[in-house]
Amino acid sequence: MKIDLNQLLDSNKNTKASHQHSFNYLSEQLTQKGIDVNQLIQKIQDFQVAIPSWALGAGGTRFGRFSFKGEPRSLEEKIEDIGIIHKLTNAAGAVSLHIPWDIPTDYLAIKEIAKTEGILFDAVNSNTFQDQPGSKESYKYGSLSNTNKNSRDQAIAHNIEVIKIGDKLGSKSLTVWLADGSNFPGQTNFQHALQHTEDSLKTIYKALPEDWKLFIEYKPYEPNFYSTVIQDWGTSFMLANACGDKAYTLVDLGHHLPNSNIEQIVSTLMLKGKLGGFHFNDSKYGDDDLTVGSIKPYALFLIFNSLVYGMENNPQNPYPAWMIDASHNIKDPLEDLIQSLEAILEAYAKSLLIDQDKLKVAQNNHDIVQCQEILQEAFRTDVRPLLEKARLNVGAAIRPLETYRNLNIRKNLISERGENAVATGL
Ligand code: PSV
Ligand code: MN
Repeated sequence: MKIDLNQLLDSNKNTKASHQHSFNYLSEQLTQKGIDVNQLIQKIQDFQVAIPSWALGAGGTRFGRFSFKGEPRSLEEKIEDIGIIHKLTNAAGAVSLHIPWDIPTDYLAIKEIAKTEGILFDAVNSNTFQDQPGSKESYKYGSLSNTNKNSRDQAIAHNIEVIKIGDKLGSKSLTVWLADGSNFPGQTNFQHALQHTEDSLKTIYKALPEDWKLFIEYKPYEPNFYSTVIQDWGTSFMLANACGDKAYTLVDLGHHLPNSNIEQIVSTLMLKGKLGGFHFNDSKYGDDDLTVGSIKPYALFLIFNSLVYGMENNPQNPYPAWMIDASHNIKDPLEDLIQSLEAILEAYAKSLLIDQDKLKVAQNNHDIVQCQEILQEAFRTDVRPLLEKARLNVGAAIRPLETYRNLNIRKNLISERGENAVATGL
């Protein structure tokens, strides 16, 4: 399904007046504070978040899966769905593939579709947490950390294969997330598991093309509940350092124990030039895969404050690869992704409003009350008119969710693909 540009423009016509009214008011207020509004809008316009190929259909839990109807039946259709989101939001200009869930069959055709939709290929993700039909070795007891050399070798070979697939598409990074760990005390030797993982990662690292990066993701628990080999940012950071300059830590917001100070983790990694990738989602308890900003928008804002500070002050850190990592159980996946993008951009825009010079003075004066005021002044600003303006400037929808619904996109997808179409992925 393609969005007709005229339909988009029509839908914008209805909201333009109310947008203009609120934008003028906000713009005047910000200008009075000495903020360059055009520069702000340009930054919002440039911010692009990759959409994972596994998030376009209904996800599930171990208790069940409820289909969403009209789900994309192929990689081509997944990219078309991302194209729809990108046309509406101008913020989803990339796709992140999970292999083997989404191996292209016709590379030229896939690249062509992506090009037409304005979609780039971001990091490719390997999968050594599931056994694939016909594979010789099992990952039941781990992959890169397995005591069985054959399993480790198979997992290494898979990662190298993923790099080759990504290379053909124009990707420039590989994300490795390992489910490896143990469920019971005494089940594994922690030192051996870590050493095997380090050695395996080094072998994969050697296979990286010159201009590629390796992102090492961490997660404290799940699917293993007693121990996870790469359980925290420190372990990931250590492994990235052991691999070399092209290896980085990847922070996934859902991969922390409750109340972890993620903004501090971000700051430390960026100071050391090692924050490579970033997965957005929200959670109440753990890796809940909830819509970004739906539970803890203030925490997201504080994390963005650290990210923006790092992007402005840490040239030693590369520009992070942004991705939404979520699986949608009960919402229309496209609506959920649109809501997530909005929350990400809101938090980003708000953090750009923080008066960093004033904050520095207040910090040096130990004026804690003032520090909080400065942060919350930015957080309390309704920045949505800025996001709307950024979209209007490039011909996207002023209000993407409203337009998605007005254009009956899900209904059209269902009539095109059928009620029972099921996407691959989680
Ligand atoms: C694991 O929970 C994770 O965050 C990793 O990024 C995976 O690749 C992704 O989710 C999908 O399983
Ligand atoms: Mn992730």
